Amino acid sequence: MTPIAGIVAIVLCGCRELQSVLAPQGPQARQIAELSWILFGAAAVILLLVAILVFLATVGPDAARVRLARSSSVVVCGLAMPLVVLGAALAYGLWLTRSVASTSGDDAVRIEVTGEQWWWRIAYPMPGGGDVASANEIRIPLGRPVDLTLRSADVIHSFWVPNLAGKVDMIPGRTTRMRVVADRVGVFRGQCAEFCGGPHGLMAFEVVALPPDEFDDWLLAQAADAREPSSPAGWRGKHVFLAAGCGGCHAMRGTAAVGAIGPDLTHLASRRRIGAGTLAASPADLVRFITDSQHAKPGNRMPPFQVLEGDAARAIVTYLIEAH
Ligand code: HEC
Ligand SMILES: [Cu+2]
Repeated sequence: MTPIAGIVAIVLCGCRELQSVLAPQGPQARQIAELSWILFGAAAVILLLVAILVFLATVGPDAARVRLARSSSVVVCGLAMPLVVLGAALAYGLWLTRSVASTSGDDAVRIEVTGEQWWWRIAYPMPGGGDVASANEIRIPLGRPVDLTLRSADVIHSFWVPNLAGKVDMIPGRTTRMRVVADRVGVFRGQCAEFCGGPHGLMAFEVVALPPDEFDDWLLAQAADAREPSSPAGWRGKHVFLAAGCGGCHAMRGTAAVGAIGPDLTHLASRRRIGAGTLAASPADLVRFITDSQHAKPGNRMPPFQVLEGDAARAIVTYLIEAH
């Protein structure tokens, strides 16, 4: 019973549209889904033909068996057919997906994504120069082409948002590119698709597609520095944040915290999840990540701050929320 329940659960998870190649939400993903269905259909037809031939060759009438035993049948069915079918499938696949890597200049939005062990550094180059830093969540405007520049800071990672496009590897020392377009507003989950050590399985992210004007407002808000706290707890949190050394690894723009080892936390409170998709961005989960990061996401590069357990961690979280 348990194995069956497990299989049913896996199959049902595959049907959820949050992260599925079978629920394409943009032209690039649609091409890939189309190709998969065509290959699946062709493979089904070929399997049926093979099954019929095997049936004829083993228990069929004598005449059919004699014909199938000729060497010309072997050359046609075993050599010519596969060459033609596989050649055609390859040519069609290359033609169909030719636009995935194309990044010809137009009004495309540029976003830079860097794979880090085990999270995603995001930068939005601004028209006036400079970048807006974020992490683990990519917001894109609906319907506009988005050119993603993919890099790695350490080992090979692979960038994959099944609803929007195929996988593209992030290779140390190289820059790879990918173009996506979302034609539906929504949240699409992505995942590192190349084993990169440690908590690779907890290296996810989300792509949030917004109406273009909402995207512009959001980006403008992200470009702002951290706000000063608005409550006594927030002020205490800011003080603890700076005193505990969080700023050695994290930036809170506009403050003395300018670390770049971990995610930029300036607008953390605007994000949906923390720890690269591991926990919700709720106050309780934030406290948990700060004080007990090695249980929340075993092996990740943030040291646990058990000393802050209780009021101090809650005050930091209040600060992070008020700073947005
Ligand atoms: C030695 C460097 C280092 C220090 C010091 C550090 N962090 Fe981190 N922090 C990280 C790294 C690396 C990550 C990314 C972890 C991951 O998801 O794999 C992280 C992640 C986080 C996140 C989740 C961010 C996100 O977008 O997912 C929060 C919140 C956070 N740190 C808060 C703090 C606070 C508060 C302090 C001080 C008490 C602190 N950190 C000190 C390295 C550090
Ligand atoms: Cu990985």
